[in-house]
Amino acid sequence: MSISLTRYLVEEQRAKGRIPSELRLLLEVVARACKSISHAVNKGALGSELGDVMGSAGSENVQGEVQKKLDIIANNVLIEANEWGGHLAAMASEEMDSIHVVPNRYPQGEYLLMFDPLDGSSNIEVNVSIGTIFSVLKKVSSNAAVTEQDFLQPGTQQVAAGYCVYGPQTTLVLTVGDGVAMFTLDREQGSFVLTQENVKIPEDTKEFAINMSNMRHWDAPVKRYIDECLAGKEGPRGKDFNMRWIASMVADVHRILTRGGIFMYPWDKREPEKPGKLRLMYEANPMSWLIEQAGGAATNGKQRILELEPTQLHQRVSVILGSKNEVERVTKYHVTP
Ligand code: AHM
Ligand code: MG
Repeated sequence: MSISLTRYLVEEQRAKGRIPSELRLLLEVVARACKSISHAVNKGALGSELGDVMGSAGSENVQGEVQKKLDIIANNVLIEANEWGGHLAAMASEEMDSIHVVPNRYPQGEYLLMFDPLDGSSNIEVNVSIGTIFSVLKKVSSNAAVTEQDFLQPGTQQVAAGYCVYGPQTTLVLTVGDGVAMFTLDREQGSFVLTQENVKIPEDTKEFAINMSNMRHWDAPVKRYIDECLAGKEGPRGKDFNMRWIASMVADVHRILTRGGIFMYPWDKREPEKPGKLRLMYEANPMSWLIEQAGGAATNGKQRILELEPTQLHQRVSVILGSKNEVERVTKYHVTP
């Protein structure tokens, strides 16, 4: 018999005592929002009840990136689905400058939800996989008012994290600290069904993911690692490597969780003052926890990503994650060049 996401979460709550009912409710709501986003993504240029979803929204986010209509729609779907349930204190998103506190007309809960509503949005028009990434923290301060400071907790403090990839299938991937589970959306039934449990990433790999067009801007340790991969059988690694780059982190991470690999979006010289392109709080932290829960590793080249002490909601970070032995090798090249 198939196991729905609802049943999986009830079992995590009841039998394993791992998640409180409020967190279960929160995750159900996030999953419902992802179903709506999946529906809008599927409709594409046909448009849905959410309106015309293709093209630019004519605005920029706090990071100066052009927002697509679907970025804004996905953001609104997540906010509207989550603000009235009573389980959240506040939300934060890649697409919003500052935090969204649950309005006074609704009860306030103790959780904080962060998300990248639509990751890989440069792929919207070209019908390539995109996704939603989310991370859940608990408000630890006893202050009545929730502030941005409440969100600035290291990734080790996450109580749930996951993503939903909108590809040929819509798949929700989740951890509550008890391994990684994958759920495929059954469109006829309208529910997410457990399709893989205890996901494990092979420790070794022959596949890397990096945007090679940035090669001339990389730092020496990254260049050395990729040069060695490219040298193949005749080089120091003694084996040929394959390369993939989807330009949707969700899709690249999904491949790595499925068959191993290493993903890198390192610091580079294009904008030296920025530590990287990807954002720590709602991209790198949730993905790093999923990867670690599946037996992989995630660092910024020097430190474990989950242990970084955040100082800003939208701060960026260099990301190296995936198969353990490869991530450790790249990290070693950074620490002892
Ligand atoms: P986004 O959140 O604005 O979509 O940006 C993040 C995306 C990642 O999904 C992906 O790995 C990366 O940006 C691709 O960047 P590039 O186009 O520089 O290769
Ligand atoms: Mg993103």
